[in-house]
Amino acid sequence: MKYDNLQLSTKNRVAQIVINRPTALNALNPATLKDLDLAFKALSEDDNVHVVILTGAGEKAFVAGGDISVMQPLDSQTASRVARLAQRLFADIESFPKTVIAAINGYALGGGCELALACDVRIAAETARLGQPEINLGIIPGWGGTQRLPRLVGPGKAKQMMLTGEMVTAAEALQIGLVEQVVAADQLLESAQTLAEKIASKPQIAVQLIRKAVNNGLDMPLDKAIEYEADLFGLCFATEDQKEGMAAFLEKRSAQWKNR
Ligand code: DAK
Repeated sequence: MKYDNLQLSTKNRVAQIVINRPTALNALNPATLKDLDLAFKALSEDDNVHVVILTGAGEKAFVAGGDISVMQPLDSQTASRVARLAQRLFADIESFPKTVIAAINGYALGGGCELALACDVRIAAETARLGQPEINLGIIPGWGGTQRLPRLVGPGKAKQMMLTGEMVTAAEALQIGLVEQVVAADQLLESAQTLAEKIASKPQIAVQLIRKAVNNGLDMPLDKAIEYEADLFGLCFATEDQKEGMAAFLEKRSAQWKNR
């Protein structure tokens, strides 16, 4: 399938989606959001793909936000409706049946930062800059930022970022837990691919259960979340991979995962 605003490729069970509107710093317009929606739907059904890397075209930007020229004329009702559409896409990415890694190659601002927040893991180039500058446009983050950012970096730091609109460097983002790894810009995609292949080589049912336990458990009281963990833990014992993983350990050999 051809996309107007994305490039999609696959290597070693890892798909790479490149958001490709470099002249607008990869800002998300409705057509790009639609392409992303279609690409994730297609990848969810592709059994050869276990992990997805999301990045931006060019060296300057991951995604510089929602497209401001599209947003500017919206009335209140349309803005809420469009916000919900993108929120649904970002929620689909968060609960996607495969791991999603953001490879942040430059500016990740506004909706771009929110897109990265919906991913499982964020790797940034040293040159990346992240922020929620919506306050400077007279709006608030509308694609999950007010909720996912405080869950990741804590409410104080999140409010500081959103109230000032100031960007943080990749090094600061690492320090506050907004990204998990920082690498040289020319190593970004290679590092993301290495991490992706490592995750792709693990038993995928357990991978998905870990993602579920963390994502869903964070919204529960601790006692309920611990019960939920026990249920998911029990599910692992219905898989061939649990039998194989433990047999392989006891027989001192490498496990051969079947993802069953
Ligand atoms: N939208 C549209 N075009 C953008 C853009 C954006 N977010 N960011 C950059 N561009 C365009 C610029 O207009 C410019 O286009 P030309 O003038 O060349 O035609 C080109 O990309 C290059 O940008 P600059 O010339 O500005 O490049 P600089 O290196 O000087 O500056 C910058 C880079 C990233 C610091 C600067 O471009 C910048 O501040 N960009 C805007 C950052 C920002 O405020 N992002 C948006 C946050 S708001 C919605 C709900 C929520 C949202 C959307 C919709 N609905 C309910 C509909 C999300 C909101 C946001 O994300």
